[in-house]
Amino acid sequence: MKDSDVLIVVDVQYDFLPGGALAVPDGDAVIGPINRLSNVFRNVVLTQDWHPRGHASFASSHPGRQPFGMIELAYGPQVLWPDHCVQGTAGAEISRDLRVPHAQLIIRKGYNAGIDSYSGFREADRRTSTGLEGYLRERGFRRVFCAGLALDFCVAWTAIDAAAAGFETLLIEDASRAIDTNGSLGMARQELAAAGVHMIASGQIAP
Ligand code: VGL
Ligand code: ZN
Repeated sequence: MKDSDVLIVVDVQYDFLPGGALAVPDGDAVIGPINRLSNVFRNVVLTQDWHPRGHASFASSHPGRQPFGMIELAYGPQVLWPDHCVQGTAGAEISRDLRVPHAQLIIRKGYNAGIDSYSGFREADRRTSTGLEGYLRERGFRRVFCAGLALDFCVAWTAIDAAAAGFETLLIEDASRAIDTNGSLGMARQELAAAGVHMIASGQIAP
């Protein structure tokens, strides 16, 4: 891959893997393809979902509410989740089976108690920046490849924001898996297409 290409590996953390608090169906299937891709990309960035206890996206923070329901927060509708990726817990750790020792940056997101952040670029209020766009620009990257968990939430929103920031953006489908709750995968596919994100397979990526 070119020096101007970067792979963003989204949220491959124990809480999103089998046995985790918010396990993505077949989530561990992303690890093999990502490890193969990791050898091909010189530039890799990781994201890490990183919530404080009592985070506004947790159903447990809203008495009487259940995971996978919806709530209205100050910035708009929010899906409620089981407690997951709590800062400093084992479930928040990035999988040790992921072989990306040369990853250059880990961007943490979702650390503001009242704001969720599916995207590695911008929080759910759509205003608070994580700094990732400036980092990628300063590094001179032009093409962003996205993979990881979950395709219909954090991978999709990271890819959509990468495209909106002006990067040519590709989502590697076989290196991603979806949660698919309440039609979220179909909705994400529409929004990805509207944003101009290219859906590709890892086999299309030549070393
Ligand atoms: C994610 C739901 C809540 C994800 C993170 O990584 O896709 N999904 N927090
Ligand atoms: Zn989260």
